[in-house]
Amino acid sequence: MERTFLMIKPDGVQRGLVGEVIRRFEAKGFTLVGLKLMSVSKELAEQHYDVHRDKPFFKGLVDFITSSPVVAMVWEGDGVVAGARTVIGATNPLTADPGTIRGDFGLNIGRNLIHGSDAVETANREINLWFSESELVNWTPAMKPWLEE
Ligand code: YYY
Ligand code: MG
Repeated sequence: MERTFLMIKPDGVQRGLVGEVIRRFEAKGFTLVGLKLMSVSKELAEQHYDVHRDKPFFKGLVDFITSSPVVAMVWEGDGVVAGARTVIGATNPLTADPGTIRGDFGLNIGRNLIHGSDAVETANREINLWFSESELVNWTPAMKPWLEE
């Protein structure tokens, strides 16, 4: 079963949007299989955003992610990697579609509320980086037959 890594960034936690964000993925029909509130070390933030190491926004991004707690999550479902990116919306909240998390709640590209893995391979890498196997729960929601044909 496909899984993705999602992280509510410090702005989402500080603004009291944790419940709202989780509600949207639950309502969509994805399955929560891992969840933790945590402070992020500089090392973890740098590894997570390694692909952006040479970008001008890298240092600010690492400073931001380590500035206040985040909510790290793993969600499961058919097509969840791309599906979660659709729920999240475009990187820049100013141009993200209304109805998406970033489109509904954000203003600024550097405060765009939530991270979502961009591909299945990236998701597997990020899940392994943020979670140990024992922190992930295998379970089947009772509503599952009502979500799939
Ligand atoms: O995957 P996504 O989060 O939508 O965007 P990325 O292009 O991977 O960039 C990661 C992260 O970096 C983005 O969520 C905000 C920040 N960022 C920025 O602060 N300024 C930019 N010009 C581009 C990205
Ligand atoms: Mg990205």
